[in-house]
Amino acid sequence: MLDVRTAARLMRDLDDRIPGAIERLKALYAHTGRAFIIGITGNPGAGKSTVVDGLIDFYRKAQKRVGVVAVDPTSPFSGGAILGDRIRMQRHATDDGVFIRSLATRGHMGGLSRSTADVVAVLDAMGFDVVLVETVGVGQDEVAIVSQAHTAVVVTVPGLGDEIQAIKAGILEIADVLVVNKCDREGADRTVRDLVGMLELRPAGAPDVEIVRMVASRGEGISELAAAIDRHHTRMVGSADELARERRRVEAQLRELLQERLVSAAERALLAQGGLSALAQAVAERRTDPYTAADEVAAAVLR
Ligand SMILES: Nc1nc2c(ncn2[C@@H]2O[C@H](COP(=O)(O)OP(=O)(O)OP(=O)(O)O)[C@@H](O)[C@H]2O)c(=O)[nH]1
Ligand SMILES: [Mg+2]
Repeated sequence: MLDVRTAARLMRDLDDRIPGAIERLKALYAHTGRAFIIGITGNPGAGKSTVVDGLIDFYRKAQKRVGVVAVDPTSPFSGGAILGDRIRMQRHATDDGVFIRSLATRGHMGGLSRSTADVVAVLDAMGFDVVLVETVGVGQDEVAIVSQAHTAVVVTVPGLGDEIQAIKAGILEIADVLVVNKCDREGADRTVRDLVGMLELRPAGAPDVEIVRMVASRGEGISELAAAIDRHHTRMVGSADELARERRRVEAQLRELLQERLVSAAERALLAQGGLSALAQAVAERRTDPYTAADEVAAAVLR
């Protein structure tokens, strides 16, 4: 098992794209696949970090070791909550059964899901039983990350106006468990009703999605949420759905890695042919056409 110091260094090296870090990650891969990965997404400020904090507590009391990845905690909506997240989860900082890692979107353009997958793999290899991944459900990347978890939890709150509009399209579809947080506010019943209505619109045979009411800031509903997560996980284990989901997860990862490699191979091939602007110049002067030019670069990549 990977010790904390080595793991922390590996995560940093992966972040900095240090050569050799990927080699170490490759060696770890055989030791992954044991952690239970729970994705938490939802509206900015919905209380995701507060829910995560409550779940850390719950799983620690059940003697489980918990890893946390907070992706892009500096949402523009709540104005730089990295510090807030740290403080909120601070009470777990001295617990060596908990490891919290923040990943900012900045500097990870397009590679966010890869960076997240890398960190999750390291936490998995470190032997954490549960890995919680928090993302703000605003971008496609973030939604994709959570849809790759074993169980995806979507957090929403009452009083967003038109509730149905407030949940971005695509987010509801990935929910295995729905949380209506801040039930100490007005309108919780209506939100729950709206969600039930939306779930009923799904085609017959769609999987069960439980709705859990919470006041996360008071710890209310945490054990109910953990039970709903556990029921979903139990239904999934060993099922055809579980295999399909794992395949989709690996497919997405492979596609991203292939794209990365092909793009850099194409850039190298272009450079060898004098660069993109030289090629463009040749096309502009009608010395060649764009199709032939692209084919020649592609042929060089394949050689
Ligand atoms: N009234 C009420 N406030 C809550 C509840 N849960 C969380 N909050 C508060 O809502 C605010 C946002 O909570 P966070 O947990 O940071 O929300 P988040 O979804 O992680 O926020 P971002 O990561 O910035 O999108 C904080 O001030 C919390 O104290 C709740 O059940 N009721
Ligand atoms: Mg947060």
